[in-house]
Amino acid sequence: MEEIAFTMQLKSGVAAEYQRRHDEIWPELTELLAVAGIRDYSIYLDRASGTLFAVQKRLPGHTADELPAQAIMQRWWAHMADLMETNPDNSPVVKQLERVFHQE
Ligand code: RM4
Repeated sequence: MEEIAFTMQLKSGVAAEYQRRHDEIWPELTELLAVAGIRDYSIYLDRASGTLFAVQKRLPGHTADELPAQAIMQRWWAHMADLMETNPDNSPVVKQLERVFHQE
């Protein structure tokens, strides 16, 4: 299974609200991510900088690339846009990271 990691950026002063919204994540969104083949998805926060570090696994044949076109995904991104640095379509600004070390 492929593992990918990326960062996103929180606006300042919204960490508690970001946590609250993920504590109440929509079941239809978690279902959408699961059906797309995403597994073991974690997001970590560096409180000092507001940088979010995300890591997730993707099943072979995953359809993660199709998520931006899904209505539920677009609604969630609109719901989160007041808390995160976003692109004009409300998707979060994502910086893909390169793996430089791995140990099984
Ligand atoms: C994040 C952001 C990501 C989404 C997770 C569940 O804050 O919206 O795109 O995958 O929530």
